Parts: sequence; C-alpha cells; structure tokens
Amino acid sequence: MNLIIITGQLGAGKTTILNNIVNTLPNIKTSIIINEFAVIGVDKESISQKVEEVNAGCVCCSKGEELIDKINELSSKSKLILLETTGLASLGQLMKVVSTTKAKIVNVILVVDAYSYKHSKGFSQITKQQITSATTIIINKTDLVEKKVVDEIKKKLEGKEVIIARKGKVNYKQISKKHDVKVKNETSFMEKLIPELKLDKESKHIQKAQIKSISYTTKNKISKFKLENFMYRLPKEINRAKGIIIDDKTYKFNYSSGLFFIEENLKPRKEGLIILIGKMSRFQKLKLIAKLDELTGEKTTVLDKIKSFFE
Ligand SMILES: Nc1nc2c(ncn2[C@@H]2O[C@H](COP(=O)(O)OP(=O)(O)OP(=O)(O)O)[C@@H](O)[C@H]2O)c(=O)[nH]1
Ligand SMILES: [Mg+2]
Repeated sequence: MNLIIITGQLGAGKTTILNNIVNTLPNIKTSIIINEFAVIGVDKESISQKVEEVNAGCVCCSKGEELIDKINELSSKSKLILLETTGLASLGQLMKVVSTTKAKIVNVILVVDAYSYKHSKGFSQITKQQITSATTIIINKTDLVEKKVVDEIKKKLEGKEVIIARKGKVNYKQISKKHDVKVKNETSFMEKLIPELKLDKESKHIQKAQIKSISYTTKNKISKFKLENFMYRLPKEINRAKGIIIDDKTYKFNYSSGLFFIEENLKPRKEGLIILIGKMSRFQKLKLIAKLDELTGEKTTVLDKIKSFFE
C-alpha cells in the first residue's frame, strides 16, 4: 500500500489541495487521514470523502502510535493513503514512524504558502527543514502574489520538483509520480536502550515552538460580522483560526496570514466550533476563552477552563 504525505505550514492550503486531489483520483481504493493539532478537528468538513482523524497532537511524535495503528488498520482496505499532517510535523521523524507500518511512502509533498512567504520575507526555519525532506513542493496561493515573488521562491527551490498552484488547484496526476523516498532510520544509542524515547523526545519540537490550540464549541448563534471583527482583533501570535459557526445558516470560516474567509457550509450542524492556533501561554489561553465567551454569550465553566489550562 502506497502513502503520500502532505505537509506545510499552518493555513498553507493543505486541505484545499487534498480535496482537489481526492476529487481527481482515478479508481484506486484510497483512505484519507488528517492529523490536526487541535483537540477537535474541522478539516474533514472540507473533504468530499470519508476522513480518518488523528487529532490533539502531532503524528510525528505524541500521536505516532495512533498513526501506526490507523495505517495498519487501513492497509487491508486501501491501495493508497493520503495523509495530511500538521504544519509543525518534523518530516524526518514522521517518515521514521510511517516506515514501521505496512505502508510505503511514495511522495512527500510540501505546500509552501507564497502569500505568507512574501509577508514574512522568506521561509521559516521549519519550512527550510521540510524542504530538504520533501520530494514534491507545491507553491500555493500564487493568485495572491506578484509573479516576481513566485520566481524568487522557485529560484530558492532549484533542483526540486515544483508545482505552481492557484487557489489550491492541484490534480492527482500532477502528484502521482512515485518517488524513491529514503527514510533515515538511524536509532540513537539512548533510543535503543529506552524505545519510548523514540516517539516522545520529538514532541519537544511543539513545546519549543510554544504552539497551543483552543477548540471551543458553542450551540449559540454567532453573527458572522462579529466573528470577522473578533478575528481581526486577535493577538498577532494567533495566526491561524478555523471552524464552523451557526448564524442564519451554517458557515465555515478560515483565518490565516491575516486574511479572513467565510462561506456557507454545505452540511448543516447543530453546534459551532471555533479553533484558535498560535503561540500562547496558558494564561493567554484563558484570556482568549473569556473573549470567546464574550463573543458567543457562553459561560465556560471553571472545570472546562482548568481542563484547557492543562491541555
Ligand atoms: N487565495 C487563495 N486562498 C487559498 C489557497 N489555498 C487555500 N486557500 C485558503 O486558505 C485557507 C486555509 O486553507 P486550508 O486548505 O484549510 O489550509 P491548511 O494548510 O489545510 O490549514 P491547517 O490544516 O490549519 O494547517 C482557506 O480559507 C482556503 O480557502 C490559494 O491558493 N489561494
Ligand atoms: Mg488542513
């Protein structure tokens, strides 16, 4: 069974691209796994096929065991697995994890956000690391930048297989070439001694990045205009938000790189979900929950506050 990894920074367009790939798949039995950093995931709402979820952590470390079980479980019914990871995944570590399963990695796709590249004037450290492990790089959101920005990114990726995408439009054929993906499988002396270290030590990359998330649910109606206002007032460290709200209809919203989008969600829902992701201390998390309470008219209980403080 073949497996394709799709990774890239928060909000780069991974799920949008994944859905376009899913919609152009030939007749191959395919399973989709999405790994989201937040406790409750929302990406599956955007995919036209059934999605298996691994949430509340990163599949390259704390959620490695769960991913291994999921892949092995799917191997009897699928010929291909498409795996979307969180943007924080350490690709080297993730590839090691997948190499212990029945799946063979045939492509490691990195989605690069041209708009965010332009505004942060270059690649982040983590993107630079991911570029070295990726076998295909998709330069996405090229509809939001000038040609010279795309040319500059292309130049930095010389020697790599590159696909240029607008609005996440990529089809299966473009990414179907099988690559000889090499997995470095060295195990350190300490890992041999204490096997648990192998998965756990890398979760430090999340702690180091200080990235946390809030998954906030509400049955209350929220005005989409108030929500938009709320997003534009978020502290700059909260650079990603997404979810579903119920106003006059059910809406799906996305906030990334300072841009807010909201559209009708085709599947109606009884409960809204707001996910905030970014660098935040535990106390900032509580402050944001209080702000969400103000926005939604909910009153988060002390117990729930304590729970999210330690999450
Ligand atoms: N203009 C433009 N918007 C895009 C493009 N690709 C994705 N988007 C929008 O960017 C937002 C985030 O897209 P997603 O596909 O959810 O990004 P993601 O990488 O899966 O996000 P996470 O899983 O949260 O890291 C959504 O509002 C998309 O509609 C693109 O090429 N151009
Ligand atoms: Mg996604």
